[in-house]
This record gives sequence, C-alpha cells and structure tokens, in this order.
Amino acid sequence: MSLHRPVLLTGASGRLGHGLAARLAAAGVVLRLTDRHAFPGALPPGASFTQQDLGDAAAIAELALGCGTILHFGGVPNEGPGFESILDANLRGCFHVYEAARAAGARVVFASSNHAFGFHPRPGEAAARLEADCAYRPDTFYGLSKVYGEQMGRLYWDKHAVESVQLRIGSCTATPQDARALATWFSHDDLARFCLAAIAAPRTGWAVIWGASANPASFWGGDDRALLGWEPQDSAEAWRAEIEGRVSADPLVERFQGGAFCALDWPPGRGRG
Ligand code: 15L
Repeated sequence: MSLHRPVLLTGASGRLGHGLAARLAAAGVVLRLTDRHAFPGALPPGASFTQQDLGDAAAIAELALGCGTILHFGGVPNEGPGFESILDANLRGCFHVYEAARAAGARVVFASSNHAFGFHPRPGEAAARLEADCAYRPDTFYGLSKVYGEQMGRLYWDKHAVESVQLRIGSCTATPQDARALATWFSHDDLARFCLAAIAAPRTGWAVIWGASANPASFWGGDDRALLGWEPQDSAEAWRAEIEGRVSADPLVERFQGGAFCALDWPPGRGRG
C-alpha cells in the first residue's frame, strides 16, 4: 500500500473523522472525504468531500475507485434505540464498503470498538489483560455490529484477499474523562499516527489492533502492531490525579470493560453487584 494513492475516509464529518481528516491532510495524505452529514467547517487542504449515505453501494464504490485505503469510520457510533438503528449504516454500510474495497483493490481500516468486548471483566486478580484473539463479548447491539464488521473483514480476507485492519477503539477524546479512561483512552494524535502506519504498511492481511494510547492501566495486551511498525506515544496517566475519582456508583458499570454500555437495558430485577 502507499501514502501516495488517495485515501477514502467515511464518517468524515463525525467526532473522530473530522479531526482525523485535518491531521492526515497535514501529513500529506490525499483525502476523499464522505459522510451523510455536511462537513463541518473548511475542508482540509487537498481534500474533496462528497455528501453520501453509506446505503448507496454504487456511490461508495465510485468514491473508492483508485484509492489505496478506505478508512471506514462511518456508521452509528453508539447504542441507539434498539437493533433497527444499526441495521442500515453499520451492517449494510459495512458490506458496501467491503464490496467497494474489493473492486478498488484497496485495504480497509475498520473503526471497531472496545464494545465488541465490553462484557469481559476488567483485569485484576481474577482476570488478565485481553489478547487480540480473545472471545467477542459485545455489550450492546452497537458492539455486536462491530463484531460483524471485524468478521466481514475476516471473510473478505480469506475469500477475496482484501486486507483489513480492525482498530478496536477505546475512548477517543481530547483528554481522558473518567477513571475507566485510565485504561481506555486513545488520543487523537495516536489515532492519526496509527492511520498513517496502517495506510503505509507493506502488508497487513487481516490484522487487529487495540485502539488505546500507551496507558499503563490498559485492559488490553498483545495485538498485531508490529506489522504496522506503530506504537502509541501518549498516555492517560498524566491525568490520573484529576480523573481517578470519577467512578460510577453502579457496581455493574465498574465491573465490566464496557462500563455504562453494559448497564443499558439491564433487566430490572437482575442483580447488579
Ligand atoms: C465507543 O465505541 C463510542 O463510540 C464512544 O462514544 C465511547 O463510548 C467509547 O466507545 C468508550 O467506550 O469510551
């Protein structure tokens, strides 16, 4: 792959896509941006923008033609009202992106999520850090849609030799927001450096990366980062004094990696302790 072929970024107007576009353009990446919502503010230098829904397979395929990489950040980014909310963008949309990648000969970087693993207990005396090949334990329909996306990448690699990197994003915010983020925080700069490495890597096959900064308290262990030559540089530890007291009063939220997502729709009457 190469930094010289254009890169298609879906979800470019979203919380992560917007800042990522600016950082990648500053590093010299030629970007084709797309989102169903208008791009907020001025376009980064050299970038084009097409307002497009992921539901239109032909339009996505056309946008991907000539691209070396598709950074797939589009889709519903949180648990919505039930299963229907993720069906179009996260399931059908992901299929359209993989079909477009197959036709274009492009690599996919899939914005997966820690919520595909949210019902794993947090590491401690009874549990070790998770390795990349651990079992999926989604905490929501949203998390389940990320399992589907990762496994769609697996299918397209095994059957069609489409390369993909599953980025299991923790908490990507400007600064870490609570005690859980001492483990899960992923800085915007580490995300951008990761994307540059994933675009430039000579070969990835179907690879998996935990999307977190170099946090000593991380929930996650080994992954395929050596393939990309990428290491995170930031750490949530610098904010420890400020955030370590920010914990939930709900024991259920504190027990599992997915935090508050695990407590959503938890049946009344089922114990939380
Ligand atoms: C995610 O996948 C969400 O998109 C984001 O809103 C956060 O909840 C994040 O995970 C997290 O777990 O902190």
